[in-house]
Amino acid sequence: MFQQLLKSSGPPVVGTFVKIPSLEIAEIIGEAGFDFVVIDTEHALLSVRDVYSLVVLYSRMNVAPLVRVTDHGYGDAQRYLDAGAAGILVPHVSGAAQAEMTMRQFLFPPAGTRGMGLAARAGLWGGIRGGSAEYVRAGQEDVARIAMIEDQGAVEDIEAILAVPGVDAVFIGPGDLSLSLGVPGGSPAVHEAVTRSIKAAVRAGVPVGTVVAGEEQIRLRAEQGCRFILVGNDTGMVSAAARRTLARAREA
Ligand code: 3PY
Ligand code: MG
Repeated sequence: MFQQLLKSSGPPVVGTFVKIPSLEIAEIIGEAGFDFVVIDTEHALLSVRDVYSLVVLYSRMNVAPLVRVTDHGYGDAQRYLDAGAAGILVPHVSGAAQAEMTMRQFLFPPAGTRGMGLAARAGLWGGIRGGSAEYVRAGQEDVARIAMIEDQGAVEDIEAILAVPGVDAVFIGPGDLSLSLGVPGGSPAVHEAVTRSIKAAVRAGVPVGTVVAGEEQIRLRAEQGCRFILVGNDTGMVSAAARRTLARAREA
């Protein structure tokens, strides 16, 4: 689902972070028309069951559900893939060796070590047309394994990370990059590091995305070659709407 979106031509696809475990908010975000979402377990208190409900709902609304996992481990990520997530974002992939070790877990043998879960949702509860061959094909080809580049060392090593099998796309995280570069919140150095990473990915033919604030940045990152762009998150949208509504009431 997301892999197909990355291969489509035209402007970058647009998504947002999902942090609230609410079916109502999920339906509002889906109805708004986002192309994809990143269900965020790294920076939100979502349970495995919350993620499962959100994956089902978003995929039924044709909004590709990616899940950002908490670490480089197999356990929960495997469960999200078996729940039918369109892809996973792995935070803080700091170098090529780590990228290889991490992504191998999410590829089926012989390329990697992912386990067979045909009886799970990704295998349509054992009833997937085409059987285990189709379950494996979809897990290899349709799922996007996305490495997050958000440390200075990763930017320096990006060409090697981009060459790792199983790194289907990269996502550049300006927030953590700003911390890693010692300038919390951003600076020309952060902007430069993001630009360098995007250009390296475009040269390598690996789809790249990032998160932006404001329309100017969307245009710039799209022109530089980003295929997927994240804007905001559900908590921020609710919070901004609440503050705006109250401010207007107080002004009236
Ligand atoms: C970052 O900017 O560090 C991210 O993880 C994306 O929000
Ligand atoms: Mg980050």
